[in-house]
Amino acid sequence: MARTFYLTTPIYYVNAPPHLGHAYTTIMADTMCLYRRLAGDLAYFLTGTDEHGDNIARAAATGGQTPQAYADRISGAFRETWQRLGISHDDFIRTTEERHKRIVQAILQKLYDAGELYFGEYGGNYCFGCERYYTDKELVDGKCPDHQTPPTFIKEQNYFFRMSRYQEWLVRYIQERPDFIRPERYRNEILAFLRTPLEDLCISRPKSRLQWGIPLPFDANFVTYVWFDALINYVSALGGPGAETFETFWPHVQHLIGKDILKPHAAYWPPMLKAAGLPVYQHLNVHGYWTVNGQKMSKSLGNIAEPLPMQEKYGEAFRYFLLRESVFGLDSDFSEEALVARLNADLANDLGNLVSRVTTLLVNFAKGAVPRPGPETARESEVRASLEKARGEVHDAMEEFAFQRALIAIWELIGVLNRYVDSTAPWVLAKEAAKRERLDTVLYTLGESLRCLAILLAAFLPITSERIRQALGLAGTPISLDDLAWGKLPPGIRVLKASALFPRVMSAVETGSSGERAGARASTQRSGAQPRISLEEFAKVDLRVAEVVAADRVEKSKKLLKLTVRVGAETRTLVAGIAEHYDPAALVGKKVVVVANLESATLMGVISEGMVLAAVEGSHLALVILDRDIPPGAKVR
Ligand code: ME8
Repeated sequence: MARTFYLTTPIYYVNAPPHLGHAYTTIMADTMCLYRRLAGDLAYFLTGTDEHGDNIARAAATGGQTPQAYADRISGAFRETWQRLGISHDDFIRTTEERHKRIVQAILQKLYDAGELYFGEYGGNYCFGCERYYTDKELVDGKCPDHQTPPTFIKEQNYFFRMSRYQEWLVRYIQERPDFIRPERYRNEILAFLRTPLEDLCISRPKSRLQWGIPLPFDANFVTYVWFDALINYVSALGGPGAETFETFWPHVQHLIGKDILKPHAAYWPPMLKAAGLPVYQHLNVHGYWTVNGQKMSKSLGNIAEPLPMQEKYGEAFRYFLLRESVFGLDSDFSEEALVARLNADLANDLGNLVSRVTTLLVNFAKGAVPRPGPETARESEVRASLEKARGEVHDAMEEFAFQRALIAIWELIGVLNRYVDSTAPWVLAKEAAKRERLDTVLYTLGESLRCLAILLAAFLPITSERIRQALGLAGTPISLDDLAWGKLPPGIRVLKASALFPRVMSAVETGSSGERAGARASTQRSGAQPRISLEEFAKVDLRVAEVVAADRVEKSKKLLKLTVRVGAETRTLVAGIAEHYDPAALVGKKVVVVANLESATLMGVISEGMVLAAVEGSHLALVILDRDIPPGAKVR
């Protein structure tokens, strides 16, 4: 049944241009909304910019601009970045827009009239960077934990929101709803925070100190505190209570935020909504933080990763990396090298090769038109079952914002399809006229699988998905998850060879060290009689770390062991001629190196999907085993 869905990103401060962290949140929100739309749901996606407050006013002054001109410029940079990243938001709200100010003032007036606000004096430690007061307990060694600067003691008269009266209600609200704040670690964090008294929230700043804000409707001497103003964007963008868009989407609102802004969203926002008589949001989805090369991104370190140059250099691999490399809720590390490794392994190798192999087979052996399939065998049923499995796993993962799990499930399917090509060997079938029908079934199964794969990929890699569909002659047609029903690829449709979707990229390490390698080689005595090969030729061998999870003797064979190994998320069977050298039980848990892209072979009735590396000298044999820990699936080069 179609569902309604409203997803928001934080509105980003305009005191600095967009960086990797902003792109991460926005790309996740985009993927989620694209997926919901594919599922037939009505999904509304909001992003925007947060433009008031001291920080913005100061950044503008430093640049010699008025706050408005400055905000226009940086907000424009966010808008342009999302456009160039192909983000599909429905609205982009700016807190300097009239439509926003109007709703903020209406809510303030309502709270004031209802006695939810009071005027009082407060003296405390104020951090100008954070634009808020800190309690003694929150300070670390007497300093602001974010800015590492001592706060200034200020005493001033302001307006306060009676937030403390909502504490008990809020604790119960969170306790009764296990998935209100997720993942659970952030729910626990907030419940722990709420064990100490929740203080009233100071919601104004005197105009004598700050002019760049929304004036309080009931006192012209004050402007609204920037967080109180900002949170309301989620409501004002829909037009506020009574507006049609608001009535349609507000009951289904979910927020997506980074862990840095958990407190305002989990502790301030629900009481604000409750006091204003508005329903509280459905879910707060909290993600972790990215570091860059192991360090916090900062201007002073000069390590701020910008999304557009990454996108220009690596295309959709950038988006793929952010979604694939992070576990939702946990911190992750970004490096160009890790991105390149993923690009080469997952996109160029696994996905790119599959698409190029399948389309080439269709062009070469079916004259470029999808053939009509003959009867299916168990192998085709296996492919279909794998597709259904991937579909189910993607669905479950997306319920929890587990983008990584969804992609792992899709890549398992890609693995199955690559092995199906290997094991059915269409190029062999093509040699015998009597096998034409079987060949047609295999080719149809491959074409149809690619069509379905493109649908599964559409939310994660929209451009790549469209390119696959283009190769299958299906470009531009609307798609939905319902189209995953098997058999929708019409026989006769024209197929084009898909050029490399993701050309392999040499990593900085590869390119930087190739000269050294060549030098080392030249001065070393060559020990083998093999002709020299280029780096590119070597790169064709996909060597991976694999963990042995089970090892058994192959029946009736003295020499062979059947190994079950884990390579990344995938489990494979390998047959190795090492039974005379190793006790099977002793191999379990060992990390070995395997050739992962070797054509499969059947040995004594067991299909072997790869080869384990071993050194052999006469009757001696030693497996190549890693000398330190690294996860299975890691590339060996
Ligand atoms: O806090 N890793 O705006 P902001 C992951 N205006 N995500 C990151 C990140 C990183 N290193 N750095 C930033 C504000 N983000 C307020 C929000 S909402 C009513 C007001 C992302 O520009 C992440 O989504 O500092 C984080 O929550 C947000 O940017 C903070 O953006």
